[in-house]
Amino acid sequence: MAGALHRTAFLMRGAPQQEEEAEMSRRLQDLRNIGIIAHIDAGKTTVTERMLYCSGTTHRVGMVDKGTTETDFDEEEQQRGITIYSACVTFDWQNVHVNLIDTPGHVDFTAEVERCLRILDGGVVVFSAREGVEAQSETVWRQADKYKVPRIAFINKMDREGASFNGTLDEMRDRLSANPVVLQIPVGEGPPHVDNAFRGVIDLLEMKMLTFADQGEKVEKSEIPAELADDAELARQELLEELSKHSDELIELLLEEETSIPTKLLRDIIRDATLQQLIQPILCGSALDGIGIPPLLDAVAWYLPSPEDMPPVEGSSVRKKKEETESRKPDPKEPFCGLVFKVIPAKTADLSWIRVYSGQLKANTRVYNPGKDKKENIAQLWRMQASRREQVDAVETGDIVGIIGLRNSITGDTLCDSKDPILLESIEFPETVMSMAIEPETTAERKKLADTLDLMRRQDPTFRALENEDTGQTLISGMGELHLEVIRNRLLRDFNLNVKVHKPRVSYRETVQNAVEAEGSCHRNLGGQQLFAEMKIRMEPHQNSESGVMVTSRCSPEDLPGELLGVAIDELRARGEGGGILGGFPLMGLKATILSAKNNEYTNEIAVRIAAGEAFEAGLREAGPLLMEPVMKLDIMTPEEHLGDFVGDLQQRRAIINRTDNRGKNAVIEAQAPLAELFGYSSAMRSLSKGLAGCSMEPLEYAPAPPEVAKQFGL
Ligand SMILES: Nc1nc2c(ncn2[C@@H]2O[C@H](COP(=O)(O)OP(=O)(O)OP(=O)(O)O)[C@@H](O)[C@H]2O)c(=O)[nH]1
Ligand SMILES: [Mg+2]
Repeated sequence: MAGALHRTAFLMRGAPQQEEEAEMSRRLQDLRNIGIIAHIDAGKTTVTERMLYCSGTTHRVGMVDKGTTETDFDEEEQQRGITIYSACVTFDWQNVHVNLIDTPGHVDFTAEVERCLRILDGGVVVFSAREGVEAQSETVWRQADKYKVPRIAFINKMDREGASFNGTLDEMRDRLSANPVVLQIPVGEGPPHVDNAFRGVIDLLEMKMLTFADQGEKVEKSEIPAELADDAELARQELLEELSKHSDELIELLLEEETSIPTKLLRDIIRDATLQQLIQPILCGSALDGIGIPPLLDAVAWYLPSPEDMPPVEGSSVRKKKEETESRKPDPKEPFCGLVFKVIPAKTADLSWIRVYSGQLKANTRVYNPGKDKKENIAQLWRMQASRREQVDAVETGDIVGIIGLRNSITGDTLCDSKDPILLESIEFPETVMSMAIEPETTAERKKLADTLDLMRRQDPTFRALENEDTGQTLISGMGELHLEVIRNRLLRDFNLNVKVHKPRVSYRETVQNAVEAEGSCHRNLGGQQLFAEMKIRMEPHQNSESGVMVTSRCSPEDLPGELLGVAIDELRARGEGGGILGGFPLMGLKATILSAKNNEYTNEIAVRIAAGEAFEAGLREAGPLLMEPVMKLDIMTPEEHLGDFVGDLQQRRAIINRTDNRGKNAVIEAQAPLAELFGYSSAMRSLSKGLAGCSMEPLEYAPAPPEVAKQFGL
């Protein structure tokens, strides 16, 4: 922090250019933007808390179970003992400055992981040594693959009964197709009362045993105990063998017997291979007992990328005749660009989090949002430390910073220098699957509710609210039961709204089956004013437009001049965001193309809207409307003797069983089933297994609902 302020002062003094450039480059090389990702309860927040403590940033160790950690500062998180919102903390470790985001593991909050991985450079994946690779470990691993995030893994909870270091590694290879490279082996496994309890780690690079004192802050190095010498030697040989695949220099050294291998060389090879995502270095420990954290911090500094190691960001050109790819190097001298990845809304002024990819950003300046074609004010810049913040004058390439002053930008929007615009790829969020109706108890409450929903929409891209004017109800959709419960609590408790909240139910969708051409027209006399417009559109299914409707135009400017074409597109989009014609459910997977239009001197905005709306409705009707239901992916772990009961029960729930397997004394079932059949599944599962089974559920896809489901809606 002090370093950052000092740097600003240094730059303002007008230091000689070379010195300034060297300083900038050093600063970039010494920066790490990383995220902690894992299945729920693996220990992400506990690891983060220990990192803050070991780096001297905090002076006491907070506990998840007491609601006293830095990053789980929200009341709901503290009460539930889980993370709901991603939180950013910063600290220094050796000469490296780390921006770290602790993410939630619960599947309902997967959007938080998605947005963080989109803007982070590296990841620490935490596994529980007892549970191994769990359903969400797989999901976050795939998300990290998608964004090409180099990562290291920390096998946590080595102190738990049933912890298995090698078992977790095998599962990483099998289920994640990972290439784990072991840098440490555990000394013992399991809790203090077992014979060979977990008590430290052996560092295979320095060939030393490490134990930890002073709540994990102090590392004590000692010789490897004789009984572990063979295991350690074998593990080191395996490590060298793997690393030699990535370095000819190492192969040569290994061939010259007698030569000792410099640790620095090994670290360089590990770093290169990690950055290329060929390997994932593996460390282990127990975050709760403060074992293994300083070496994990070393690994973050040594093996994860700095912003300078990242390839230039790519985006599309703006305001050019032909769309071209533009790129920006991670360099403070490049034109500024950044991506808004999170918004913390407030009634007074939202705080928007942004990752700066290139250039510099100063307070009290204006930048450009190319997606919205709007100028934005950078009124204030803030560096974040969990719930606290510190104001700064300027930030640079690589920084993650909060902005106050944006009016039009939302999550996924690009901000850039208006002289050199670039539009970066936005962030994709999953479809919501569950909804609940709410209605204000009084009309006075209606406006307050609308404002609150608007605020919550800005915060959470997986939150949807659709008002139904006929019923006076608003349908709120979210990612699952827990997500809706959190939303409900926010409305009633945090915002103190007087609204009636109905039970959650499945969030159906509507789409169309066929491609059709449809027409709409407006030949009217409205209050003495003559109106005219005609429009022909094509309506068709479209795989890539998950939510709403994708709207394009092939209409010539003579048919519909620019401004009126904009109105038509806007009307079709608005219709797409409204409900379908079967049950008023949100539309998905649709594309509408304006093919042609007619206009004359009586054509105006109202006439165009009426014609476009009519064409849209006709298109929906004629293209074969289809009801879609959400299907969930299930990962169930149950004692083997209950496998048959579970399979039988699943079959009654219209499930497809994709795989059954054994894990120790447990059976694992991977299946998919419609969400409509899964309400109350947790209690059914408890009674089938006497409370011994566990299950994780996540949205898989929307699929056509069978006739018996459609019938419930009179279809
Ligand atoms: N025995 C043991 N318990 C641990 C360890 N690390 C975390 N825990 C406990 O495991 C539980 C979950 O820890 P968290 O740190 O909240 O896990 P998380 O991954 O942040 O969970 P979510 O954010 O909800 O996904 C808490 O009760 C912790 O005290 C560990 O190394 N050993
Ligand atoms: Mg957490």
